[in-house]
Amino acid sequence: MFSQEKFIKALEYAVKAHGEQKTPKGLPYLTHITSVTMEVIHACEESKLEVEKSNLAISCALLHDVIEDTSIKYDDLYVDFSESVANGVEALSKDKTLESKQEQMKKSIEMLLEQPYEVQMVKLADRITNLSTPPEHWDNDKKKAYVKEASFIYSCLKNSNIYLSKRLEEKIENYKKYIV
Ligand SMILES: [Mn+2]
Repeated sequence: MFSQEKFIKALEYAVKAHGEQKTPKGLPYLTHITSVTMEVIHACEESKLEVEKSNLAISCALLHDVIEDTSIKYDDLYVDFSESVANGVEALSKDKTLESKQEQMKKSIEMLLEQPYEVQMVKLADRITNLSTPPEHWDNDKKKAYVKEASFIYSCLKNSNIYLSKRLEEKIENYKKYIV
């Protein structure tokens, strides 16, 4: 189980922070956040994760894009939540001062590997969620690169949770039908 109060606090915080932001499909960004969190909750329950670990995983899932996409900073999360939540969300964020997407991904994975499994799980859940139907305007090369990156994430973080790693593996396999 996990703390419903902590869930609601992080949910409201994320909703406020993301404001009018939309997903690539034009839906409120909350759709993405809650889909990622749903995957994480499912895995926490299946793996019978202890309360504290579930709380960290779920808080990081709800907040996973606030540093990357909004004006919220590491220090805000440190003050408003905890050091472990702030560290987790930071590791889940791209360092946009790095030039290439590859470097950004590499650095994020390196940081995640120093985080507990509960935080690494969020990255798997994020990619599971993002591997549903690709946006219409993506060409074949973009889709190929995206699925290749997903395989890299899978290979680096698969030990964090068996249910999420299995599910990501299936999503990667399934995504190949969108590539011609
Ligand atoms: Mn995300």
